[in-house]
Amino acid sequence: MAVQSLSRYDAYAGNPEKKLTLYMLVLGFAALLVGTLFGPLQAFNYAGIDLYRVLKPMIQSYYQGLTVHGVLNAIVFTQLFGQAIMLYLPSRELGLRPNLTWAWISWWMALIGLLITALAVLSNAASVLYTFYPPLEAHWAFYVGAAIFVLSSWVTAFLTIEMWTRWKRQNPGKLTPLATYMAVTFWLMWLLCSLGLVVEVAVFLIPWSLGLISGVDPLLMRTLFWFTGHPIVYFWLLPVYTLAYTTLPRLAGGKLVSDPLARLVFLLFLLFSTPVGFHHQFSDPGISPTWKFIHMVLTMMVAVPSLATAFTIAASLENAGRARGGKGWFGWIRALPWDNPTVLAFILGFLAFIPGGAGGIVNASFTLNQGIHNTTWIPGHFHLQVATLVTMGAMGTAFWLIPHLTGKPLVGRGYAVASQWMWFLGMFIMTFALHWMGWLYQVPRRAFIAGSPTAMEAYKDSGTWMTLNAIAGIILTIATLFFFYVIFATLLQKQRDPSRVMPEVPFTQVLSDPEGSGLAALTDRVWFWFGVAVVLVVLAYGPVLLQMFTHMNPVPGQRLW
Ligand code: HEM
Ligand SMILES: [Cu+2]
Repeated sequence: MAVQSLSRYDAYAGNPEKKLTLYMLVLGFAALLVGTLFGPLQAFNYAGIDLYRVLKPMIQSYYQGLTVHGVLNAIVFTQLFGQAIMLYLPSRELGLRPNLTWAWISWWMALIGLLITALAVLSNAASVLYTFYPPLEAHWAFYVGAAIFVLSSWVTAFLTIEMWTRWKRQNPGKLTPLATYMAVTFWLMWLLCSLGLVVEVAVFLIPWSLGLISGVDPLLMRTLFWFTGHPIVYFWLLPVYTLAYTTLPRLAGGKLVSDPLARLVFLLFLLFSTPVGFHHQFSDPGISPTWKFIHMVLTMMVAVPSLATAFTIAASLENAGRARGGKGWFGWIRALPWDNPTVLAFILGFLAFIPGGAGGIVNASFTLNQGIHNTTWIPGHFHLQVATLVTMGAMGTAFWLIPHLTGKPLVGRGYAVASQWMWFLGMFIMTFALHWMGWLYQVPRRAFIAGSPTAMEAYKDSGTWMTLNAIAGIILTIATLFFFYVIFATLLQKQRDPSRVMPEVPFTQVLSDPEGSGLAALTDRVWFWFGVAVVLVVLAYGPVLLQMFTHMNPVPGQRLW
């Protein structure tokens, strides 16, 4: 087909939801770009190199930069990617259109919330990190902007659920299609678990920062925060899992091995993501060890669906490798399409998830946590999860999704492949170093050690690991530049060539399909399972929260920067 000029070719004709999805995605990647630029500076800090002097007066401190990094990468980018994927996939799969007025309202809410928050952070009025623990007190605009931003995701949640119920009415007795099942359980999980954060911000932090109440209780605030703070990592992860289950096998040249098992995985996340937050509070006072123990056990439960995912995805990739002619124990690995940047990104991301998951089990183990809590081990751990698997899954998906949405073919495929290898390598080196610095030398996280001679003296034994951080910082800078070159060159080109882009979402076929599966039918009773999830949360949090709410000890705010 001939290349058509911009004016004559309307990429969104008949598919206005494509434009919305693109806007969500591009806003998310813009956040990732700005947030990620601070990453190498932080890696250099943990190599004893201070580059913050050159950033003044734009950026006042390491901690202001770290707030930008955490908020933009972990909150803004991840949420927008979820909003893009978990509305678009079900919409395509069901052949239905979400309510576009509300969908655009949600985009505007995200943008406005983001701008308000950004203003507070960039003017150094909110250097409180992305966890904003009281009594550290930010400007009210930080909390108000964050609230508007998060509420935008609720709109997307309701839109997806509305689309699904519409489909159910038109298709009585039919099983929910797989990607839609994943999206619906995902959004229900999020509506339930985000309540902690919403209560913390709306009921306490906003009135407090406006001076309407004089203090807040730090323990209660932390407990409400972590009510959302653990499951939020599944909120980041599950869009990538959804893509790994429903598109990756096809892109790799094979089939998903089991549809019913994939449903079970998402059901387990709905049930067990939320009642586990005390594993972030093992070192907190005022929570009994019994409750901490219960949350530890439940945390181990929520590792099960990720283990099941590892096996299912690996088996599906093996299926693909064999379908492509790979033989023997390892031949199937070589036969995979390593030159496809999307498949590459997912494979490398999942590889990083293996040590990432192992570290997570250590973190979750009550007393072992004492050995690594608040050290650089923790950023070491979660950069394998969110900064590697989730981010690489998103980057890899962008390589086909942006062309699919715009009709503009991918530019710089070689750079795309290189960016993924380098991102993986850089993250692997950095997280390795951060783990050992934290574990062996107790180097604290969230610390501007390069700016403190005392700290540099205290941690000088970890010099080898520091060098690795510097090397990783350089590799990751190049990876970032390569990736964003591909994205911008693709978006900004004039050419639209529908013959060179994927016309449809590459939904996979399955080996073991859900028709007639008792398990699939059982998991499809979504509202019943949602009720069970609510009950579990009430049981695991109710008694402790009741006690905290009835024994509040509000303290005044502090601004220490
Ligand atoms: C070029 C890539 C990146 C590099 C070199 C990098 C490096 C770092 C380092 C060294 C820290 C520890 C800072 C400290 O504790 O003082 C950190 C913190 C963090 N990073 Fe990254 N990062 C990168 C990308 C990402 C991405 C893509 C995400 C999420 C999607 C992310 C999320 C976070 C979060 C949530 C924190 C914790 C912030 C806090 O403790 O308040 N990073 N990063
Ligand atoms: Cu957690």
